[in-house]
Amino acid sequence: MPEQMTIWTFDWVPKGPRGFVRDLRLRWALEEAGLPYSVATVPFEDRGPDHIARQPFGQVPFLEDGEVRVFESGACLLHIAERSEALMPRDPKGRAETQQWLVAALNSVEMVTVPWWFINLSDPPENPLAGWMAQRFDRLEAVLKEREWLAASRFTVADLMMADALRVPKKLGRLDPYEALGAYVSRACSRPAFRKAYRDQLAHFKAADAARGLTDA
Ligand SMILES: N[C@@H](CCC(=O)N[C@@H](CS)C(=O)NCC(=O)O)C(=O)O
Repeated sequence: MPEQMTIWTFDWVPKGPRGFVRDLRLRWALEEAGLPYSVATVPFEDRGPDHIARQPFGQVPFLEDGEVRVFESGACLLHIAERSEALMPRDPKGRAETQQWLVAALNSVEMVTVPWWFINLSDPPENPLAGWMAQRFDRLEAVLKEREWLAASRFTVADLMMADALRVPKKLGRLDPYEALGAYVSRACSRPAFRKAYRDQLAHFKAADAARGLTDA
């Protein structure tokens, strides 16, 4: 029986990023896979050498699976998917398609959406990345008009990553012109595994508020 995996995240974060901290991707994957896991924390405010040794950029998440330690949410998802056919088809074609779309989510979509979002935080009159991001969404819309999921004709870890990468633009209304894309993200996020992962992350940070004596007032 393989050991239970541990997801590492921050002990606390401010309210803004809650529900979007990337440990959610790992929680979601492990819920989809039906694998037990625990959650451990590193301090948000004081990122010491132990944290840096596990995640050289001082970020979260990272994953521990016995002797194996992995950082980068994409690498963590691929590691988890090795354990579950629910996330990653076993046949070479389905596997290649899934890996390709997972990397596309990170390297062709999130690499535009995150800088777009950072610029957007300062509320510029025009976001110079808006056109580039729209090109990506146009192409994804064309793909998702034709199919329910990205790879292997079924939900895979690639959809988990793509849908999560699109949640911020969706929340900010940027998917409103894209019917198929918006419906795709809603479809992925209505899965029980996503809902549980999301609830659990919010509960984790709420408990951290309580432990610090912080209230909603
Ligand atoms: N490429 C990394 C990005 C990780 C990332 O941005 N983590 C955020 C939380 S979602 C973080 O740790 N932010 C704090 C910081 O960057 O200092 C991954 O996918 O794991």
